[in-house]
Amino acid sequence: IPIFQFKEEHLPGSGIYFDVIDILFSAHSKYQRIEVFQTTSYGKVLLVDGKVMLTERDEFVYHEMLTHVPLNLSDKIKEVLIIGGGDGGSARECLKHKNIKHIKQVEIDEMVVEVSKKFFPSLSSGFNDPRFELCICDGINFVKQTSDKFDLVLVDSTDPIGPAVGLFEADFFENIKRILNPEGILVFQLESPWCHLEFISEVSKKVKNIFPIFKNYVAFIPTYPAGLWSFGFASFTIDPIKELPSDISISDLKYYTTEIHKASFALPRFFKNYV
Ligand code: AG3
Repeated sequence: IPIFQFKEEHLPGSGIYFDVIDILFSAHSKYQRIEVFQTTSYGKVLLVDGKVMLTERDEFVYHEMLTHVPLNLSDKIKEVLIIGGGDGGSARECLKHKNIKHIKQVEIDEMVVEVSKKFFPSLSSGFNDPRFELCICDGINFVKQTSDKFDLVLVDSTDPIGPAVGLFEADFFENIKRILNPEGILVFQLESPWCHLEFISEVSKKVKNIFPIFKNYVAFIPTYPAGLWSFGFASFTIDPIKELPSDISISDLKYYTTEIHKASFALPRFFKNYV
């Protein structure tokens, strides 16, 4: 029997709801409010500041599309940097690629990592992999200060509020450009074209000024605002819709195919005309 309905507003006066049968965790970290609810239809849901970060039932769409789109474009990706993504879902997907030697994850909020280890073992499994390294620190400072170089940088952030605002700013993208190898790729989550079109357009313009190649791509994620979600892809040389291997050798995928990869760069007219 549900104890209450959790609602997240997506546009003024409309949104999504979940019947909650148990509150598994609820606390304030140094940065944000973290909650885990057991729901009737989407399994466990992780909330940050009252916004759905992931659900057990549909997290595979987001995590596969953030990671396998860039990873399937090159077998030379060995060093990966993940900024945010404290739940571990992105790292789990990266670890499926055998050519990856090392993943450095920079997450500002230790509580997200602890909560994922406790409540989302299917996401946090990669934390024990010898190729995985975690740093609890601020991603914005990290990219400013590090002299390490990466083949792929993934920004797996929350919405642009609180500590995540700087993850959508030009300075941050400039620093990522500096720490990427010449064949490097940057992919970041970029909100909902249905709900945040203006914001997406602003950020896309910034990144286009910094990287020679920039493309937006989309995926259907039922529990994110309006269900239509976008990602930003930036690189120096790599074209994201170049000829791909006819299919990916990794077997445990539920969303990504090379056809989906190509199709995800086809944008609806209302979006395409704006970015
Ligand atoms: N990061 C993007 C979630 C944004 C959802 N926004 C919202 N519900 N208003 C997800 C992190 C998963 N690793």
